[in-house]
Amino acid sequence: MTLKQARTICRSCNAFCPIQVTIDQARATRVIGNRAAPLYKGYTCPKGRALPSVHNRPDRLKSSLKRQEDGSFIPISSEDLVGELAERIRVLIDRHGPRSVAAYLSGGVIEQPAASTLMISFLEAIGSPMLFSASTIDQPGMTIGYALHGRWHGGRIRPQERDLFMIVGGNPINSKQYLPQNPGMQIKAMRKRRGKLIVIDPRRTETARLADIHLQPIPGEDPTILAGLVHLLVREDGVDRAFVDTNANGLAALSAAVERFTPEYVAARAGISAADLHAVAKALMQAKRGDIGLGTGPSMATRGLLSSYLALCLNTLRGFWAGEGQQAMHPSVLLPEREFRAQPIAPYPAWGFGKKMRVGNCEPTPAGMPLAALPDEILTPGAGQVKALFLHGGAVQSWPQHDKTVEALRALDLLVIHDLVLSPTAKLADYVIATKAQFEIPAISVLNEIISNSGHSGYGWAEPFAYCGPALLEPPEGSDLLEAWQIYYRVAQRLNLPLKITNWRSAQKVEPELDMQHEPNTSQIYDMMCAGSAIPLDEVRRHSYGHVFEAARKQVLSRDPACTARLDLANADMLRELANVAREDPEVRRGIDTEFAFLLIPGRLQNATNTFAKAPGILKWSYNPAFMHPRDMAEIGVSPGDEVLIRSRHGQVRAIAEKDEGLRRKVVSLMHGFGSSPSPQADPRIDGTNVNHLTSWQDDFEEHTGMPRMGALPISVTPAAVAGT
Ligand SMILES: Nc1nc2c(c(=O)[nH]1)N[C@H]1C(S)=C(S)[C@@H](COP(=O)(O)OP(=O)(O)OC[C@H]3O[C@@H](n4cnc5c(=O)[nH]c(N)nc54)[C@H](O)[C@@H]3O)O[C@H]1N2
Ligand SMILES: Nc1nc2c(c(=O)[nH]1)N[C@H]1C(S)=C(S)[C@@H](COP(=O)(O)OP(=O)(O)OC[C@H]3O[C@@H](n4cnc5c(=O)[nH]c(N)nc54)[C@H](O)[C@@H]3O)O[C@H]1N2
Ligand code: SF4
Ligand SMILES: [Mo]
Repeated sequence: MTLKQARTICRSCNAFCPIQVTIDQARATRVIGNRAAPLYKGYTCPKGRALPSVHNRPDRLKSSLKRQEDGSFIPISSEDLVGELAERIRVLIDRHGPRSVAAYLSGGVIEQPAASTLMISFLEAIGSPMLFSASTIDQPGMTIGYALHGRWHGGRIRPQERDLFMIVGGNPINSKQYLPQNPGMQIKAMRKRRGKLIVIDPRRTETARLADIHLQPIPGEDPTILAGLVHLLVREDGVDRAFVDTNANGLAALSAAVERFTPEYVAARAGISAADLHAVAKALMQAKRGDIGLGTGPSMATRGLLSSYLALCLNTLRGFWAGEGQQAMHPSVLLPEREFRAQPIAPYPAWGFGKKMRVGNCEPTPAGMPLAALPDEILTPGAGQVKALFLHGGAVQSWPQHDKTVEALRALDLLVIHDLVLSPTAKLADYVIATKAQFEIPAISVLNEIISNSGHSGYGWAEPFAYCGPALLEPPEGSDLLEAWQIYYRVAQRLNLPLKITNWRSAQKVEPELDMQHEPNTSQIYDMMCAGSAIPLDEVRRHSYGHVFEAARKQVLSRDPACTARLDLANADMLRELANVAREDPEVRRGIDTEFAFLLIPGRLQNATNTFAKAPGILKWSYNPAFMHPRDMAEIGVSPGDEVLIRSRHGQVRAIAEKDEGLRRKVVSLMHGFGSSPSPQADPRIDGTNVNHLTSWQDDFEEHTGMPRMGALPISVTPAAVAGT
């Protein structure tokens, strides 16, 4: 027997759980949580434990593919792939300019952290600004909210010190966002300290079941509820005056703007009880060290920026920011040391600083380039038209308005996709780059530091934890696979372009240049990504379980006497939008009528990550069910497991209904990232349902980012016609 035990971190979501992998004759056979590793207490989810079956998937690509004239694919060697791509990029740039080459960066880089760095540098080197990501169809309010409100230099209060955590439209037990290290354990520890958990979610989620208070509102009413909480804090003397006087402007204007949002008004509008809203406000007022996090729920339901902004205002009104002498959340370990001070960072431009897109009205924001513009940038002829796209993501399943996505991807001269299998999106590509799977790639935790540095407070570590370790497996025998970064390096090499290391949106200013003669290995790239790190990378590599590096622990320092920055509680654009909320007829806005009587909401399953290649057999149902309240099912005459037709004003899909007693009535919860489209005949029982047939870029979009309505979406649900009747 050649059984070997190896240690690494799981990279199937951003939680990065430490795991122990059993390797039998060069194949991974078993994964369990590494109980001896710090912070996680051995936690893993079923996706982590199923990693061997993802690596061993029979349909894994063993070599890259090239599309033929007739639409079929033939294998292509890495060598030829690089040569052909370099030539085609050269021709496109010569003919159409650098802007014709675009890239989309998403979940794939969790497994391949060097990819984002080199992709960004590649675009910079050819002179193209066309770098897109999922940020503007995710939670753009996270970064834009900080621009509008200002940021707290000292950061958030660490979970282990909180006496309250309020999560609005997020489900960390499944998603890990906000509590990435064993979320259940973190919640229980907080409650043991008598800390309170408040959940606002139309569904009684796995997280809501652990909460002290759960508000179960009508989807899309988060701005109303958050404004109602501000109203109560102001009215009932719940504002931390000392904190606000020293650190913020605009309290009077904000107070006036929320006048309309009385508990009675909010309760009637959001479909909750005024007493429950009072209870939440009271808990906020009693807490000294709380935090409020916004998940994807409010963001997808339109007005995500306003919800994010109001959540930041609530944190400031309560002084829920790390104070002098407290330990800092998200200290750097693999990035250069940074300091934390108990003082504001003034607001900065949220828009108006970049060039508007060629088509439509969107523009760059702190959330990056607006994805909303990309399909039209591809489809609209003229100078600057996008002709080539490097895609790290499952666009066909994850981008709004599926039809338009397919139309745009088909219209490209060159679509290059990185993938493990021939996914629905890969089927549209000219070249599919067969990539190594995670155990075949060295692991490093730096990505989460980059993400938290950029203003996303949902990932990373409140302790100075880091991990870096070698690849555990060789790629399958006879395969010819690449790591995602290698394609950018090798194509750049052929085009004589210099590349450097740029850690996306992190504050890092050290940008080492790559040797373009001799290809580095992945570990050497990691060394460069961690240039100037607080703890030397080799020191981190010595700890095969991951480690908490005490030397990197940071305390929040005192305010700089020269600091004059103030947080803004009364951003003019946000207060204008709040006035619109107060003025409108919520029924009209919601778009419910006798035909479209349900609201569709997003919600992640524990055992699937976005469009990631799924482990065979991992899902309880092999598809993503459309969850409904059992009484709603009875009313329309369907039973669990029945096929239903879901229609929105933009499209229709078939789905399989499933009951969930924890859902609010008239709400349907359906996860994205499924469906085998482009084929409309796709069987929802086999491949699941692609929810983005129901969304449209034109539907109630945010004017700067272009993010459309992806939640609180009016739909009709009817039993699917039975064949032959
Ligand atoms: N209707 C609706 N749409 C949504 C959402 C929603 O809630 N509702 N959520 C949105 C959100 S928040 C996000 S972040 C996006 C996510 O959706 P995407 O932006 O598409 O990103 P991922 O699904 O994370 O990307 C995973 C894909 O990357 C590719 N890939 C490239 N390299 C690798 C690799 O090394 N390993 C693996 N495993 N895959 C690789 C594979 O095709 C894989 O399927 O979807 C968005 N779309
Ligand atoms: N298992 C798993 N983990 C993941 C992912 C995954 O696909 N699977 N994806 C990763 C990604 S890309 C992201 S962005 C994060 C997202 O992390 P989360 O935001 O925590 O994602 P969800 O678990 O979908 O939680 C969203 C919640 O919002 C609720 N909701 C829906 N509409 C509304 C509304 O109008 N108002 C309110 N208040 N709530 C609403 C839903 O019922 C759901 O419980 O998760 C990450 N982690
Ligand atoms: S939560 Fe699951 S998928 Fe995410 S890192 Fe941990 S084991 Fe992997
Ligand atoms: Mo996301």
